[in-house]
Amino acid sequence: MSNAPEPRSAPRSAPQTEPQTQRDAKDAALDAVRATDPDGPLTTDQGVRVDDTDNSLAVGDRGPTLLEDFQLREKLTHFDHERIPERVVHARGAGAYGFFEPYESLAEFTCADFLQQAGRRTPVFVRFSTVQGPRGSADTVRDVRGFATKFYTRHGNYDLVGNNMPVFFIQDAVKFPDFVHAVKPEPQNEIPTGASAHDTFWDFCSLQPESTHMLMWLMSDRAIPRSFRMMQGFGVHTFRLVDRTGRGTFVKFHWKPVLGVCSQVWDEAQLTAGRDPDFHRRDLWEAIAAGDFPEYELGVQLIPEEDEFAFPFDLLDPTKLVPEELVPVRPVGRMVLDRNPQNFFAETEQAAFHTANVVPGIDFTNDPLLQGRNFSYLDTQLIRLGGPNFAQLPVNRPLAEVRVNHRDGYGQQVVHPGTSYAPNSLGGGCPATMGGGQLAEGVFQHYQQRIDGAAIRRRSPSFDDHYSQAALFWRSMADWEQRHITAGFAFELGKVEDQEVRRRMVGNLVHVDPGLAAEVARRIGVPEPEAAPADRATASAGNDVAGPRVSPALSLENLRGPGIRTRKVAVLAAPGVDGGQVRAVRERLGQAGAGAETLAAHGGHVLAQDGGHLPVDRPLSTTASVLYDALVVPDGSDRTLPADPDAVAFFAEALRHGKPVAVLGSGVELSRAAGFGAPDGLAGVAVCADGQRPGPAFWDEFTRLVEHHRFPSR
Ligand code: HDE
Repeated sequence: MSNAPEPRSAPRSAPQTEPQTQRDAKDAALDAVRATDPDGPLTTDQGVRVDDTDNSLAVGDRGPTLLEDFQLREKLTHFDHERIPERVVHARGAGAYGFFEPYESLAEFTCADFLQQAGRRTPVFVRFSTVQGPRGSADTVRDVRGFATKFYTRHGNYDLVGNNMPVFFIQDAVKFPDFVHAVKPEPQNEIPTGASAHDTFWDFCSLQPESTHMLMWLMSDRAIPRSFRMMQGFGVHTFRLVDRTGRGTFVKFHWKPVLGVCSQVWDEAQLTAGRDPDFHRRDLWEAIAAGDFPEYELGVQLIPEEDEFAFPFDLLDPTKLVPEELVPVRPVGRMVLDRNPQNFFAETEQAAFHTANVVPGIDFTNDPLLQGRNFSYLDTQLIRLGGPNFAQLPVNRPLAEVRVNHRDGYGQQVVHPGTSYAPNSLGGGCPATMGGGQLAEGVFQHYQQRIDGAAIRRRSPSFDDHYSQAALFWRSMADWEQRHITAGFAFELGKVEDQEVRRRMVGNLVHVDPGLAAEVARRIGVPEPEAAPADRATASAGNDVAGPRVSPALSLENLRGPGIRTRKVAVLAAPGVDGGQVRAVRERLGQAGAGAETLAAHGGHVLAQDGGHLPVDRPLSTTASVLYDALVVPDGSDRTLPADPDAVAFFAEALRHGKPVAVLGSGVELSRAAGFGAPDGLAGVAVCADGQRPGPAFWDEFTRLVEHHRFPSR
C-alpha cells in the first residue's frame, strides 16, 4: 500500500519563492521545453499512465519479479544512467540567468551587436565555480573561482569564460594537463579534496616559475571570496574588438561587483566549509530568490593596436595583467542576475561554455593559452555531454536562428528537412553563406592578421619575466593582506612533505620579496634562501617601458563597496533581552538593505525584558558565526548568554575573524565570558556603555563598521 499524499494543485517543480521579474527572450524560449502539466498523472517515458510506482510486478506475494515489468525496467534503467561525467576542472558550480545592458554604444571599437546601443538588454546565463574540487566539494576552499558568462545575443552566443583572478598559472595551453594533474588530488589516494596544499601542486609550481604571479593571488584573500556576488571577474587574456571596418583594438574584460569585493578570512573559510559546504551556492540562490539581484559592471581596458609593444610585458602573456594605472578600466555596461534556474542538472550542469563562442566584433589574439582553450572547450563537451548536439540543449541554445548542415549524432533534436551539403542546387542553394565582406550585418569576419614565421616550439623571450608582476602585486597589498599571503604560503607549504619542494618554492619567492621568502622559510622550517639578484621590478618584454611600482587597484583595501546591502547580521538574544533594542536594530539594518536574524539557545520565542515574546529565527546550535557578517549583542541578556557555550563560541569566533560587533549595555558580560574583557578600543567593535541609550550616532557607527566588512588588524 502506498502512503503517497494526495496530488497537490501547485507542483513543487514550479519556483515557489521567486519574485516575478520581467520575462526576457531566453526565459520565454525555455517555455517550449519546460515540463508542462507536472501535476497530471504519472506516465512512462512513452506517455503510458502508471497505476502503481511502489511495487514491482511479481509472482504472488513473495515470488520473483517478472522481466515483463517494463515500468520497473524503464525506471531502473533511466536511473542507472542519470550521471554524466563532471567537468574535468570547475566541476563544482552554481548558475543564474540575467541580463546585460550597455551604458553606451561601443560602435567606435566593435560591431558586436549587443554592444551597440545603450540600454538594450541581452539575456545571459552565468556559472560560477571552484576549480580543483569535485561536484560535491565545499564552496569556501582556497581556490580560483570561475566566472563564465553566456550572452544570448541576436548574432549568436558569446561566451566570456573568465576567472576571479586576472592572470593564470601557465603561459601555454600545452602545460594545462600537467598543471591540472598536479593540482588535482594525489593519484594514489585522491587526497586532498578541494585543496592545493599538497606535494604535487607545489612540486609543479616550484619548477614552473611562470606560476609565481598567480600563486600570489591564490595565497591572497581573493581565493576565499565572501560570495560570488562580491568577487571580480576577468577575461584574463587580451582579446580583440573589431569594428565595422575591420580595425582591431586590444581589450581586457573586467567584471566589478556593485556590492564591492569582500573575502572571508582563512580560518572562517575553513569553518564555513564544515558548517555549510553550500555557502556560496546558497548565498547566490537566496539573494536572487529574495530579489537582491547580484549586479556587476562590465569594464574594458582598451589598447590601440599600435600600442602593442608599449608595455613592460607582453600583452599575449596570460600571466600578466595590464595595471589599471597604465590603462584605466572603462565601465561600459552592467549585468544583473535576476532568475534562478529551475533544474540544476538541466541548466547549470548542462551549460557548455566555450572561449571560441565569439560573435562578429569580438576576436582572439595569439595568446597561446587562449589558442589552446579554443580547442579544449568544444572537445571536453563532446565527452561530457555525450556527442555533438549539446548546443541544442535548452540552456545552450542560442536565441539567434540556427541553420546548419550538421546532421545526426546522439540526441539529435532537430528534424531537418532537405539537403545537408553545400553547394547544392536541390535545396535551392540553402542555407547560403552571407559573403559580402566586412560590411555584411551580423556575419562573422575573422580579424585579418598578417602572420609570417617559421613553425617553432619555443616560448617567446618576451614571456620570460616571471617575477615583476608578482612583486608588483605584493607591494600593492595592505599590511594585513601581506600577512594573509604569508600565512597562506606557510600553511600550504607546511602541508608539503617533500623538503626539497618546500625549499625550491621558497627559493622562487625570494624573487618576489626576500622578506616574504624569509618569513615563509622560518615558519615551515627550511633554511632561509639566499638573496636574489636585484629585483627586476619593471624590466621585461625586451623594452624599457616602466610599469607602476604599486597598483592600488589590486588591493582589497580599495575595493570595498558602498553600503551594507545584503550583509547578514546576527542578533543574540536570551531571556531578559531588551526587546525594543532588538526590534530597533533589525529595523535599522533592514532599512539599509541588510538582513538580521535573531538567534537564541532554542527556537520559538524568548521572553524579553518588557514581557513581550521575541521571535527567534534560528537556535544557536543550528548555526555559527561564520555564516554571518556581523554581530549584535543587545542589552539585557546577561543572565544566561554568558553561560551558554554556543553563544560564547559565537562571540569569540566573530571577534577572531575580525567581524564588526556591537555590544550594548550588559551585553558586555558575554565579551567577558569569551575572554575579551570590555571590548572598548578593539577595532571594529562599537560599545554602548551600560545605562546609555544607543542613539542614531551609535547605529550609524555600527553601520559604517559593517560596511567596512572585516577588521583583520584586530
Ligand atoms: Fe578552463 N576549462 N581551461 N580556464 N575554464 C574548462 O571546460 C582549459 C582557463 C574556465 O562553468 C573545461 O566545460 C584549458 C583559464 C572556467 O562550465 C575545459 C586551459 C580560464 C571554466 C577547460 C584553461 C579558465 C573552465 C572543463 C588552458 C580563465 C568553467 C569543463 C589552456 C580565463 C566553465 C569545461 C563552466 C572549464 C580547459 C585555462 C576558465 C577542460 C585547456 C585561463 C570558468 O575545457
